[in-house]
Amino acid sequence: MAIQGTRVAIGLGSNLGESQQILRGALAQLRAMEDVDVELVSSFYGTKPIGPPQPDYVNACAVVRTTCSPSDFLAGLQGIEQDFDRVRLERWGPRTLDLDILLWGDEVINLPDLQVPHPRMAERGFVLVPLAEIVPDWRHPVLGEAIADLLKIVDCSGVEQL
Ligand code: A4P
Ligand code: MG
Repeated sequence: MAIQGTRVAIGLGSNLGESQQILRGALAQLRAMEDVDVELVSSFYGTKPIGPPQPDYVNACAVVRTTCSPSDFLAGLQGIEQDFDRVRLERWGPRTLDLDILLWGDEVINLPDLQVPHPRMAERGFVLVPLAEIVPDWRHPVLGEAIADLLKIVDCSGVEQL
């Protein structure tokens, strides 16, 4: 009871190891976080990689409520990533687990280590398809458009529900 706080959208991705199991494990850890309530979880999607040639991803999105500060919440997500022995050799390269903060209520956050809304989310089918499944009406606070409307103008080929 009692957690209310801010509504936060998270993107989950994996393209190394048993990706579906890794995402399920990450969601279990999110549920176990103090000060976090997991409200909604999308389906899992198989997605073609954006960036250098690498294996296909499994992507999903979740919406939580949290009373944490953005920086503490980011640190919590990074702790979960590390628990899954994330190997990251290059930017945009393959990883066992990537957890991104996509939206933080209606706030715009520009800290050295945290930009929200996630700067590339509006161009990415692998983010918008799962996010529109769970929160189609959430408005992007910078673009002023609902997720469902952003989805209409993005290339969603290569994003398949699993
Ligand atoms: N950081 C800044 N803002 C945020 C935020 N909103 N959420 C900082 C999380 N972290 C944020 O991230 C590097 C630093 O970004 C962190 O230390 C944090 O302080 P990272 O996750 O270590 O590095 P990265 O993920 O390799 O870089 P980046 O820029 O986050 O990559 P993207 O944009 O997340 O792209 N293709 C498919 N199909 N599916 C995918 O999931 N993912 C990527 C990664 C590329 N291609 C993909 C997918
Ligand atoms: Mg990332």
